[in-house]
Amino acid sequence: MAEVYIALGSNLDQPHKQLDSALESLALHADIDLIAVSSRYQTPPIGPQQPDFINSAAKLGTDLSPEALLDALQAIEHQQNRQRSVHWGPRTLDLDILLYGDLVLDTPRLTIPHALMTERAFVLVPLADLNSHLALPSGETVIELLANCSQQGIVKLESGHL
Ligand code: A4P
Ligand code: MG
Repeated sequence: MAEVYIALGSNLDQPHKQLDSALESLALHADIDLIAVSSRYQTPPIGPQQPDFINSAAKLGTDLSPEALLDALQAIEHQQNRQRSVHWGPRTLDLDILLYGDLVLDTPRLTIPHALMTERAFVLVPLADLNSHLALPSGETVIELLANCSQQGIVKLESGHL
């Protein structure tokens, strides 16, 4: 079973409820084990001007291939009315695959590790909650990456669960 880390983000239509529903869908998915969930953070938007985001991260176990997992995550986004319009724009739900075991993948549909994760505090801080010594395939750990990245104004809201 692959050990997978994903990022969750929302800044539209009751972001906390969006994350609650996404986590419920993940927990109910027959081929996904929801192993752990980070704290939630309120984070200033990176990209065009828009509301602050609520960001979190989760650890999953799955036998789904990376592509099949992306299909499952996109189905959950779709179920929660995710519209794809503005690149980096506001969204009800964004589910990104950060790490899939030690896999390195670069196809038109999937880049793993997630291309921008190493420079985004809104990804690294929740990930550090789950495992600050987690190493990327490059060997760099989350805590090392965080040391090289500013906190970008993110605020911790509540503890994780599971
Ligand atoms: N894709 C490639 N690699 C991956 C991966 N590892 N995981 C492809 C998931 N998807 C991956 O994504 C576009 C395509 O990326 C997918 O179809 C998939 O094949 P998208 O979610 O449809 O649309 P997007 O908004 O254009 O891109 P993306 O990658 O979601 O945007 P980002 O880079 O995640 O930025 N500010 C704060 N504070 N917090 C946020 O969460 N999020 C964004 C979105 C901008 N600013 C933010 C936040
Ligand atoms: Mg995405």
